[in-house]
Amino acid sequence: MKITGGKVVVCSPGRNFVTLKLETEDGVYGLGDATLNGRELAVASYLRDHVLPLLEGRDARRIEDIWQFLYKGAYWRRGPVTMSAIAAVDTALWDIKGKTLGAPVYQLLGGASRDAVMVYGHASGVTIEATVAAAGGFIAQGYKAVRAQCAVPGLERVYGVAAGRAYEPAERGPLPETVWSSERYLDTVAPLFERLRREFGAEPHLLHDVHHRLRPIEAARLGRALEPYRLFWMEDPTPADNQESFRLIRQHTTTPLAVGEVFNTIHDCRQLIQEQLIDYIRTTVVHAGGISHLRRIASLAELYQVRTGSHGATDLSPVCMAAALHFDLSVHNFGIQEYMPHTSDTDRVFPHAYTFANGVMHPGDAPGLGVGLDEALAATFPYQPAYLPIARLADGTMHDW
Ligand code: KDG
Ligand code: MG
Repeated sequence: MKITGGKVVVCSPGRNFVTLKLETEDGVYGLGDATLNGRELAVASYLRDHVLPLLEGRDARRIEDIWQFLYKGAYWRRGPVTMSAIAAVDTALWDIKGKTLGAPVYQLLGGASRDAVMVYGHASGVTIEATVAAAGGFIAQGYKAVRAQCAVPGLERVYGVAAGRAYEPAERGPLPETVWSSERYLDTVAPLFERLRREFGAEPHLLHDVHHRLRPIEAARLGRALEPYRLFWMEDPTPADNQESFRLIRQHTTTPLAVGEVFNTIHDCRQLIQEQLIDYIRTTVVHAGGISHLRRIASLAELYQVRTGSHGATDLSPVCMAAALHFDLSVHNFGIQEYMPHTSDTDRVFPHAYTFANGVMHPGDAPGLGVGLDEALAATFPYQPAYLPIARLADGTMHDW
């Protein structure tokens, strides 16, 4: 079954998405998400200008061989742009295989290991009480797990905290700049979780994202302060460029650690997993080489009792969300899946079979991924430059994300 060509669709139904559509000689097509938040056009060009011309005429059934061809054959390995492009091709090929065989992708990955996929929602607020109320809204909808983020007194804007509208991890227009203080932030987190546990008791899983902002010793202190509130995880406590940093955090706290949404390959997390420095690996389909590579990461993690917790913010399109859900349902060492619902415009551009009810999701049983792309509608939402905010300290020093 020869690949005859493909196209890269860039659209912005509320936020930017890059989607690969791969076409085959018998008319079956597959979709892959290639969205890299704030750097979207780099991946679009990589695919259009460098990858699509190499795929024409290749057998779409040879998923593993095409993966190795794109990874090893480029000479320039790894990195978010390359690995998002490879991910899009890989995802589209799994979609094609499922459609051809008349099976949902999770059946091709070994079948369901569970009935459904537990997800967590995002609660935030400008005060602790507003955050508690937001978390209560998720729990009332049936969520079993909630991530909680709160504004920090004295800081004008804090990433991840909604300012009167749904939180969106990129902003249109000029690059947003924020001022950060780890000292002020550290004073707010434990009181938030003390209040959440007091309100909701022991039952709901509670999560928190540090967004790579602390130094290891600060993160260790935070993890220890949060121990009485039994978090499901503390995410991205410090940048993981140096995987060794997690050893210091680990020595001081039993709060479970999650990391990996910015990782691209198994090499970014190999030491973290093998030395059991983390509890959850958060790499997802679009940024880490697709379903094929993510399964390799999960297999390594399984040996060390590390579970998965795939990234699922709105900058991952419904195509990635569907692929992640097929992966989550099938992989043995699944932990949890992040879920931020997309806008209704996004859902109309990408009609999908996956569903949410009672705190869990299911990818559905449509052949392939179970996601479509309305190209005519997508064309009515042209690309709009948008960026993640940056953070500086009060004296102007650029700070880690
Ligand atoms: O593009 C980056 C966002 O997806 C990310 O900052 C959101 O940290 C995030 C999360 O955990 O969803
Ligand atoms: Mg995060």
